[in-house]
Amino acid sequence: MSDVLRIERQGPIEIWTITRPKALNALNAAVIDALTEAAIAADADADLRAIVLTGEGKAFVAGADIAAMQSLTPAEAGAFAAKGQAMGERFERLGVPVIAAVNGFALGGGCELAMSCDIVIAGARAKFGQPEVNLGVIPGFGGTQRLARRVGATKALDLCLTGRFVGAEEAVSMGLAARRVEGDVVEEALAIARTIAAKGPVAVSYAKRAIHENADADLSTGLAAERNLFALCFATSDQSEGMTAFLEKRAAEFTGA
Ligand code: DAK
Repeated sequence: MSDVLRIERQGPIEIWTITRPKALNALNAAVIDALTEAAIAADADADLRAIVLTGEGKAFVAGADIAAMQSLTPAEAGAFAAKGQAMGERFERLGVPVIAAVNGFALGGGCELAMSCDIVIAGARAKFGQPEVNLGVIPGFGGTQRLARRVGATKALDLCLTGRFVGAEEAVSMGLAARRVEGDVVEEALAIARTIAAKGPVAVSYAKRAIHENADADLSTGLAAERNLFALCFATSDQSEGMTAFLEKRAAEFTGA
């Protein structure tokens, strides 16, 4: 049991809450290690269908831990960035979707962590930003790359060069967040997780994979990958069950096989 990450289970769904509220859930090595370990365990959990990631208190994650980073040497900074980037890639490669329930500040490494998740839900108090230039550094956990891919270079440059924060509405309008919610952002994320958990698990994981693995591919390469994964769906009993259930006008009972 980690003292910086609380993991709760609701049926096939896990809720991961980062619990460093006094430091606004800043990412230090302990948090990154705990998230990485949780992701490794999740990958081995055949019954898990979705993860909701959030932060305790008024922040999702207010960035990499500035106190921990202050005296890093260039070599140590490189190692820290590698650790954070590996965590982000691990999230993207997870077979189950991760939904970021952004309850408050998602800044720097926190914005980068949210962008490593599959669906970003912004609560009314969400604030996104890449303010690293205020500290004399640049994003180090993939921010310059994932942000530009999500929102385009024009808006990524605006955020990364000025360090300004954007609220939920602007985050949705620029494509950084998928939805904005007025109510409880974790409840909304859980509702989305339950919706996904009722789908064919293999199909969900293939859809996620097709999008992430081919984000930088040219269209014909991406279409070839999609074609292969689509064909592989027909090797599952879930494909047969899903289509049979539709034709029999009943709810499908997916097993993930
Ligand atoms: N790290 C450590 N502590 C933090 C923190 C952070 N990122 N953000 C906040 N805190 C701490 C504050 O120091 C304060 O601690 P105490 O003074 O109570 O001990 C506590 O959380 C509450 O914060 P505030 O008192 O400031 O709360 P306010 O509501 O007034 O302001 C704020 C909230 C989020 C606007 C403000 O705290 C703020 O501006 N925080 C810093 C946000 C920020 O700059 N985030 C980006 C961090 S840099 C790289 C690898 C990674 C990265 C870069 C390079 N390489 C290795 C190449 C990533 C960098 C970042 O993420």
